Amino acid sequence: MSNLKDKLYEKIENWRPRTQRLLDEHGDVVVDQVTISQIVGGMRDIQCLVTDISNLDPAEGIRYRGFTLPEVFEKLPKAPGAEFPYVEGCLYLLLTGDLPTQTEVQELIDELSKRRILPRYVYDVIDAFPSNSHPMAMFSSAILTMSRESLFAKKYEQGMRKQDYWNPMYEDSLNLLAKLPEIATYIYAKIYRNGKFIESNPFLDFGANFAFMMGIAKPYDDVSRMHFILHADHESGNVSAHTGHLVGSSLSDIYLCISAMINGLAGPLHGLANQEVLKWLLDVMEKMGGRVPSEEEMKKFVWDTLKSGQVIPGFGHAVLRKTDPRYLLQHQFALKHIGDETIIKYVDMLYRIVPPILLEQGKAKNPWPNVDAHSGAIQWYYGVREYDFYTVLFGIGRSIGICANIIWDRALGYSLERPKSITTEMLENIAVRSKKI
Ligand code: CMX
Repeated sequence: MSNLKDKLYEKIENWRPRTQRLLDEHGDVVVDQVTISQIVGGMRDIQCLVTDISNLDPAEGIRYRGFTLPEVFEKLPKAPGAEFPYVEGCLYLLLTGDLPTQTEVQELIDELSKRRILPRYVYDVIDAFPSNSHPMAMFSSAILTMSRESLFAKKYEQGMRKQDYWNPMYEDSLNLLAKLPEIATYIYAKIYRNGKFIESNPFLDFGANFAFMMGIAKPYDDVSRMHFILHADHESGNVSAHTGHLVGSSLSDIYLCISAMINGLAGPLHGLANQEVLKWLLDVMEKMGGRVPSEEEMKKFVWDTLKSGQVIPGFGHAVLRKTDPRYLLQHQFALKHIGDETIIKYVDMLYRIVPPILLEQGKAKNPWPNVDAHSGAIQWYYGVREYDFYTVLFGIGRSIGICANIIWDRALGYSLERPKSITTEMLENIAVRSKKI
């Protein structure tokens, strides 16, 4: 076993009694109540999922294993001269809850590097897609085809004890995560670079290798590390994480889970918003002939979008009630390195003018920007101009947290997910009865 797997095994063995005790001794304790508006309105705020990988506070933002994102950036090991930590360190933290040493991260870098080679048929599947397909459909399908490689599925078929489920799930997860940059850059090369694919460099870490395969010079290695770490997890109730967890609860293998979660991420109210933001910005830029609009002009574009019945992409959130720290960290980076760029000035201006407009409109519960309001502008500046590809980048990062969640789901024996549905008539009857009381 690798050091990481040994450590994970120890953590799992220590954690299992906690979960078991909760079930045995406190299983009937009431945690939450549910209203009709929550049932009809997308189950907002109902506390009915459990994860220890990350937690989202509406005012503070996300914590990974108890650490805020600035703490994660500060405390995880970095490559010499790098501004952001190794992505592998983030995986280690999310899996174990511990901050890895430089040596432990290096072991994981080596381990993942050995698992990068893609089966030939994955390239063939991507090649078979019509060239105008969305990269997220290709990404999801490429992952799905690898289900045949699943060790978990093989072991399950042979007969495996429930407490051992996490072990092949861990192996499958590492095998898959190692391959995601390969899959994504192959898709990128096929759609946007006439098939000119750059082979992986086995001596580079996850972020640096991704930048290498994208053919983009420094500091894109660091930009990639920042991007993947920021997008890694957002507790387990969002559409992508919840989909991964739900599919995994039927003991589907990790390839089926991650492919499914990618499909959830591909919606415009979730991960696709990063693409929508750039589309919106470029549209304004074209109308302005490339110059930065005045605040009055920009306000008009925002109101026009709202009046046409569309949302302002990159603003609002189902849980957050403040500016997303993932936005702020990207904004800090952008102001430090590329603050004079027109596209960053656009993003900056939107931060000033959109929240008061959304407040004036009076619909959005959270008028502040989320992670997607910024990520695309940084990618665009560093040379990834094909905004259709941005959600794939989100998907690579998000897979890290979802794999960590699913490994722990299996380790703690979480059940098949199966909430109960009721009919509209039943709800009406409940409503009437509650009024009589
Ligand atoms: N622009 C315009 N209207 C918005 C809005 C925005 N950015 N955000 C919310 N609203 C509207 C909603 O559409 C809703 O309108 P209706 O009552 O007409 O349906 C109303 O305000 C209330 O919505 P809410 O409770 O504040 O928000 P939800 O929890 O329902 O939805 C989200 C959250 C993110 C889908 C929504 O804010 C939105 O559509 N934002 C724009 C898309 C976006 O940036 N998504 C990415 C989120 C981060 C991520 O997952 O990657």
